[in-house]
Amino acid sequence: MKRLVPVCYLLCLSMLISVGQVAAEGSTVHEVVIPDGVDQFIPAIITISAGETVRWVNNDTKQPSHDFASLPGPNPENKELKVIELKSGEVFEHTFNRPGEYIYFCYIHKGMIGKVIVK
Ligand SMILES: [Cu+2]
Repeated sequence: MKRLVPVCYLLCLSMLISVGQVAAEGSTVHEVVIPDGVDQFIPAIITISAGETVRWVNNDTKQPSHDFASLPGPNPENKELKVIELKSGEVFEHTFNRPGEYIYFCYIHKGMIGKVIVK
C-alpha cells in the first residue's frame, strides 16, 4: 500500500503536466507574412492578447533571407526576439506573455518594420 502512494503521485503529476502542454499548444496563432517580392511584414501592425502566438512566414523567394530583430526595450521578449534569420520558406513562432508594444525591423531592408501590440 505504501508503494502505491508515490506511484499515484507520479501518475497525477504526469497527467497535470500533459494537460499543461495541451493548453500551450492550443494558443491562438496570428500570422505575419513576408510576401514574395515585397519587403514588408503583412500586417505591419498586429494586435494580440497576452499568451497568444505570432507566426512569421517568409514567402519571399526573391531574397535569400530577412533577418529581423526587435528594438531594445524593458520586456524580456525584446531580448528573445533578437536577430532572427528567416530564410525563404521558413517559419518562426513566438508566444508573447507580457503586454506591451514590440517594434521589430529587418536589418537588411530599410523601412521593413513591424509592430506587435500585446494587450
Ligand atoms: Cu528584409
